[in-house]
Amino acid sequence: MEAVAVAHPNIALVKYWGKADPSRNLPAVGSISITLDTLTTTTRVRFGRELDGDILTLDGEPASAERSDRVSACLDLLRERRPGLGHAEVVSRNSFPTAAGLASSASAFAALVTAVNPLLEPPLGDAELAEIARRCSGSAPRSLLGGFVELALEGDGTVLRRLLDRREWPLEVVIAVVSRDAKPVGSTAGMELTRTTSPYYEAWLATSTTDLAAARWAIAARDIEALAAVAEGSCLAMHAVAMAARPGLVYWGAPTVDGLHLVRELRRRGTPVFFTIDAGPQLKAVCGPGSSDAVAAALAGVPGVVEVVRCGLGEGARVVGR
Ligand code: 2P0
Repeated sequence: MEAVAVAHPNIALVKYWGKADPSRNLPAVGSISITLDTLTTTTRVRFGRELDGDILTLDGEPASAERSDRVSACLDLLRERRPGLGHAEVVSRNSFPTAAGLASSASAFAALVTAVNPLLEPPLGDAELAEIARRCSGSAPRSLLGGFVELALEGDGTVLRRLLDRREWPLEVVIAVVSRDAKPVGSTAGMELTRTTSPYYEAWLATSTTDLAAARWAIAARDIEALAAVAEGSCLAMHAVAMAARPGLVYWGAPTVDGLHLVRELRRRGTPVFFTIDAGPQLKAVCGPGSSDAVAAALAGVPGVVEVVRCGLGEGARVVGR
């Protein structure tokens, strides 16, 4: 009763921020992302009758009560589908800092549900597994697939779709790591604060349908200029609505802002590149195929950037051992 899965983080080009139904973790907006390679979460799950509770080890240490409870809640959703599973020992390792705006919850929960699924009798189908991943973490279902992925709102729930295989448009990503510390306000709390206090929340929701359509079109056309416009717009709108919450959420550091200006300057001079920023200070530069060398060198020179991580587009979550 043991399986190992790997998953990669994803970064959203059209952002998810806000929940329509917190009790079901239903996003208020659809989102479009790219799955990365290089950064990896590897998770081993073992169900054992002798266990009297779930045990989570993260990067070699016993996990905090908060993280352990979140993993148990996710396992409970799977146990509801297949009663009799019992408790689990979960051992997870990230090749990158946890909770610092590198989408660790996305790869964490994608790896977790992917490792558990082959142990279910019978395994869940793709749509049901994606639904469970989404309830565990809204960005996690996007890491189940590789390449360009959309999590669309449909009916009373969400539908996961691959828009393009990673080989069909091999964009490159440079992550300028500004801080390895965990962010002060996590995404879940930040989204709720934004929904309940930001005067711009309705305006933010209204940007989503147009942005999703524009991004779908730009991806189908492999048009990086068009994708740059929509992705930077969605990122800045997400941060604007969060900054207007009370108290305002400012995830950026000074190097984040310097990096943003640098990326725009590089683009003005002809490099196909645009930025995006998630709920943390890291700046992610998305580059056209073969264009990341100059971008990585330039971002490494920004004062306060502690590391530059380079990625291509990655595969979806998968089982790697039984
Ligand atoms: C995104 N983020 O679309 C956006 C942009 C962060 C900034 O999805 O509450 O940590 O678990 O559903 O999965 C963060 O989402 O939030 C996120 P929950 P999660 O990538």
